[in-house]
Amino acid sequence: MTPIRYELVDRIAVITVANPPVNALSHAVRQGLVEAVLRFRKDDADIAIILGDGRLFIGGADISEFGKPLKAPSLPEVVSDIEACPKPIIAAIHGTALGGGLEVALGCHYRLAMPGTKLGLPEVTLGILPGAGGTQRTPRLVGFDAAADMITSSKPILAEKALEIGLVDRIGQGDLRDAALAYADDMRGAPARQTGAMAAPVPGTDLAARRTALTKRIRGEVAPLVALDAIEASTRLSFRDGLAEERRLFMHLMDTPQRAGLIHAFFSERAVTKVDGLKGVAPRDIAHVGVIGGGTMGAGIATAALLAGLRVTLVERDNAPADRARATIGSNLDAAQKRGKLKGARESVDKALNIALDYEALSDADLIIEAVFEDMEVKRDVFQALDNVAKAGAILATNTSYLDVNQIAQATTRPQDVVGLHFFSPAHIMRLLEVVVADQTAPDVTATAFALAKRLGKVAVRAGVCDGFIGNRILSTYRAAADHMVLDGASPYDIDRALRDFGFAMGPYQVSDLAGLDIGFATRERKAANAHPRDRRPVFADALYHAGRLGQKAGRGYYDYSEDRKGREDPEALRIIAEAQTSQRSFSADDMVRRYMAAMVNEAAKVVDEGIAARPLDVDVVLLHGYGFPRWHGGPMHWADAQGLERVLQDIARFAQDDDHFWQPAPLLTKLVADGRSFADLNRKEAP
Ligand code: 3H9
Repeated sequence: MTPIRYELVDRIAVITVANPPVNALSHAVRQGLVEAVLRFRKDDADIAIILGDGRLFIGGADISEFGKPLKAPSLPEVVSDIEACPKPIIAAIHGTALGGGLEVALGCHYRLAMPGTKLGLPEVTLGILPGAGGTQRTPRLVGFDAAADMITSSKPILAEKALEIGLVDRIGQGDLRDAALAYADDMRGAPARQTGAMAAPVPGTDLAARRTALTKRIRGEVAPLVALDAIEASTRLSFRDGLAEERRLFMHLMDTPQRAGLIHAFFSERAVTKVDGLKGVAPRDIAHVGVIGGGTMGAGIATAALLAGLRVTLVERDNAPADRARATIGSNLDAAQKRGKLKGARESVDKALNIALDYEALSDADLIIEAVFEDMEVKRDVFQALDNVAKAGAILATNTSYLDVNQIAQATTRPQDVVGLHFFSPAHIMRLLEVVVADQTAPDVTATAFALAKRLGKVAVRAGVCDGFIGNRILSTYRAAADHMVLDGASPYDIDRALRDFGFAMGPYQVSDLAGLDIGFATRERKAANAHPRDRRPVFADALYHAGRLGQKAGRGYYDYSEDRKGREDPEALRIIAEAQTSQRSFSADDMVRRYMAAMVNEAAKVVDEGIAARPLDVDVVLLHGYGFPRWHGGPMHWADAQGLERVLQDIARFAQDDDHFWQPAPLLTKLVADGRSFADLNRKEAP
């Protein structure tokens, strides 16, 4: 079955791309489009329209074909064929036109977009650039600056804005097909206007400043800068030579490890939603969400639910904290409104929030999320109380970040309805949600958690029960590897620098300052009772804590924040740290990164082996969305595969010469190396 339909309606050729789910430009679609254009050239139609079947125009090139041998016709050839057609072709765009999808439209002679359609060139998020003429045609249509904004930011624009800047020619009304046919009727006899024949754009207003700002923003990512080079080529080369230059740069990016990492991230984000045993399980209906606790986390969760159009009841203990919760949610919503994230009228969102002082107010909630103090007894009391008021079938969720969800569930008479929903702070902004599935959690409760995450615009990952689940458990191990280096003589500033150079937005000691050194101290105290005698406590962090250096909120921690929130390196902090150091070894930046990463990968392998994470890719998504892991490395497991697992295992063996208690190789890692396999091989296990 060809994914391209061709029909004639009153001498208008209607070419429909029907390749669900997103009409990606697979080989069959490309082939079909070339054939359709050839047919249109030969038959007696005056004009043609290209439109997409289903909910969108075209989602782009077929990403699953990347990295495989290219099958002709290539997409640039298809777009050039469309553009070269002597009779006019109109793109009738609805829903979304992204990447190669928009490039097909740019090859058409006229463009009609339906209201609210999103048009974008997001290729740089995949480590490539628009490679089917997008870097040459877009600036010819909309000018250098607007094209550079679209391509280097990867952000789509709405049809209305696209009309304003000249990317589309008309906004359609009513039904897509009717609007497209009416436009085609109007345009009969119009010339086949070629974007490629338009005058070359003049260079942007301040290219050097743009390049500097971009370099700063992307921190080590290569595609946006190369894309800027390609757009810049459009200002000095002929259209033909510009296309050749675009192709050269595109092929270069296709071969980079960053492209492989970013595409791994793209598919992993979608694969995490495919959870074993959930196929065909219907989620429960969620319209009314209860939140217990109005601190930063509870208020953030309430905000996220309100932004998704849900009704929210938040319960606090007293008037004063209730007022504070209302104020926090109010300012969260103000900020969301400024960022354009508020759907619908603010008044109705405000009305959807009810703040109460009594659990009774939750009696008709469909899902109740507890975000109270991290203490097992407190949580169990909350769940007992909820068990008494919640309606039958309501889901009872805990936002704990490390406590045993099975024990919490046992405080109720309905453990099948209990699940962990571990949000990350700020909960209305961070995209990760760990769905912690306890022993008795019912499949439809897990399915509901995933459906809710989608509605909240979050990436949900299934996690099993253990201290810290997937993310915090792995974090505590790689953090310990950093702390061991400091104990052995490394400067926390050098470690932060090495990890920023690797691509993290912040180093671990900057993160400590942001979170507060009291948080780390409390965690160490909590874990002290179960600590192994050979565990190494970061006594320098305790010393800073005792010196009142609690981080940003105290004006000083590892860094000094007396001048600004960026913080300065502080000799006084180094003096306190030096007193607690046990040796004065030096570490290279490469060694720092290798130790940090080896600890991360090794613990992650244990987490996968124990079934806490279903697959290595689930770990990758958790680290990418909850812990600032640089996306272009694809996640720690993808990074480890790219290094070669043997090399990671050799690193661990080398580090173990100094500390064979901390550096115990994960059995899964050892086994994969012995079998000559990779983490990616484990990802291929399809969910049934
Ligand atoms: C490009 O165009 C390069 C050219 O410039 C040059 C070439 C020479 N290909 O996201 P969803 C799958 S680069 C293959 O859940 P939504 C996806 O994996 C491309 N598959 O849907 C999932 O599969 P499964 C530039 C794709 O409604 C299913 O479709 N374009 C592609 O939430 C549903 O996806 C982009 O970067 C693809 N292009 O969102 C756009 N896209 O069900 C990438 C999706 O098996 N795509 N799939 O898990 C998107 O941003 C979103 O998918 C879209 C729909 C907004 C379109």
